[in-house]
Amino acid sequence: MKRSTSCLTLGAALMAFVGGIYPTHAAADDMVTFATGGYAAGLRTMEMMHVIDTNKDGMVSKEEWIAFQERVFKAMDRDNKGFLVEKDFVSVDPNAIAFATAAYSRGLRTNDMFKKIDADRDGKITRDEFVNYQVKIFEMLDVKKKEMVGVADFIINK
Ligand SMILES: [Ca+2]
Ligand SMILES: [Ca+2]
Repeated sequence: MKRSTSCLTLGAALMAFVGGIYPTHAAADDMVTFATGGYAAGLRTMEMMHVIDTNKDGMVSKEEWIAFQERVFKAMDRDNKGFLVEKDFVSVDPNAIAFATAAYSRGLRTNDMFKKIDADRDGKITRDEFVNYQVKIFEMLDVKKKEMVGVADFIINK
């Protein structure tokens, strides 16, 4: 009796341990839920990594990530209102963010993504809401928590 109890405990501890050392799959699934499958797929490509990696060191730093997202927001906020409404967000001219890939642009400019990014649900995405949301995406990519994402974590492995 005593023996089987300790076996169970060991089994549970082992499962917790295994769960703890393989966070990558959980993080990838989290991003699909936190964002959308379309956004994750549009983002996690070599082409997009090259766009965001402005100093071309093969890594996306948090600074590069935020600079890219600010560039996207600025490009979408064409009349400099400081916020985006849903209609503008989904129907913005794709040429405005032609520095990103068409797949990224398509993945981002959806009603689903608008609702996810509009954290306070007031029907407007402010620059802060946009950047804060994207910082959370970066944190999901940054599985090693080094404020730096390499190819292995940025690109989706299929
Ligand atoms: Ca870089
Ligand atoms: Ca809002």
